[in-house]
Amino acid sequence: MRIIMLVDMDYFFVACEELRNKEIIGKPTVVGFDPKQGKGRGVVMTCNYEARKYGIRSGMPISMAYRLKPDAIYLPLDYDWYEKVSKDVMSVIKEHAAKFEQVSVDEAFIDVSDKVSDFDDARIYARRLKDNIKNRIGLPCTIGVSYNKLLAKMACESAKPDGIGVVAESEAKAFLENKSTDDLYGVGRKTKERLEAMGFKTVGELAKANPMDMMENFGAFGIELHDYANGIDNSEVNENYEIKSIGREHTFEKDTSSEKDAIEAIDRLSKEVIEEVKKNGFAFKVITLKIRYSDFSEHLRSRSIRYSNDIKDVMTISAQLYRDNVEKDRKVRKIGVRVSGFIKRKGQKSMEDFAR
Ligand code: DCP
Ligand code: CA
Ligand code: CA
Repeated sequence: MRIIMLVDMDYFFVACEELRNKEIIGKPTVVGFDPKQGKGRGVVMTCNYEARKYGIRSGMPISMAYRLKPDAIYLPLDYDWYEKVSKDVMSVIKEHAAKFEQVSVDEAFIDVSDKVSDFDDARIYARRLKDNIKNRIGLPCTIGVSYNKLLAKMACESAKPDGIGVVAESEAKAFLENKSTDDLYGVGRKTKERLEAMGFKTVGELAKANPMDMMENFGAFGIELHDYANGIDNSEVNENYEIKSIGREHTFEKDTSSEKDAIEAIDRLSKEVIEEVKKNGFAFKVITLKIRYSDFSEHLRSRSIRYSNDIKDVMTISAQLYRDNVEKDRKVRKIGVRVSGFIKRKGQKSMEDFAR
């Protein structure tokens, strides 16, 4: 029998802030962009559970958060700090299993099949891991435990915050029965709506769908969905965490049609992106520029080059993509620079030679 755990840190960015500023503990706190008395732009990256009591959520416009709780504590983002904490957390988690897969900055799967004999045992093991993270790093997390990745993730979501959720094989059906379809991995708002139109509101209903109907409507993904609804997920904990792209975005204080503003933003974003690229020892071959206009419509333009890790390539090509594609009579709300198509050279510090 497989036993998989998903460790997800609680309210991660704010928890990282708490580590270096005890004053904010227990007070409603938001990490994101400056709310500027309710006129600020950009979104809430995350908030602690005290702030969630007021209805504040990740992804919400910061101005709306401000309306809900003007006297919450608002802190700017510090990715470097969160990444440092993340690294420390991941190294603790890694010690607890041979098979480890980081899935995001604050989340990792481990396969502990060879460490524990059953789910009672697994619960004790999860408790020990949770205590180790708390004692050594100082942060709370939630751990989901089950026989596959899908259910480990869902068990974790259900046990949040500061919990341990266990779903054994015998419990899976009852656990899934009344969940909403968008609690399943890969189901967003659109898929949820399509499923609802087909008459499936709950996972329990979806589990009884005719696989052929699912296939007809969603292709191979439909079969996968039907499997998920029945608690089936055979995917392995994959040891290689792969970063697929690195990007940064900037929302302007005021929507702008000035080329100078845009190029300034591109230069700054390029610098941040390259720092991250070099930290990982990557070279990239695709550069993508995102332009979001004031009506929120979004345009992506990409160009491929020979492998590079040179900031000049990111700056000049992003600027070029901007000049070639921007609609001059429209105002720009946000600009994003992203690189992808990575290769990694192990143990090689400088990629300069390699890029030629
Ligand atoms: N994050 C982000 N962009 C998003 C969502 C989240 O940059 N669209 C960041 C902020 C979070 C961190 O990633 O702190 C982890 O995201 P989670 O979804 O795991 O949320 P939290 O850890 O903040 O809260 P929870 O306790 O619900 O896990
Ligand atoms: Ca989290
Ligand atoms: Ca997470």
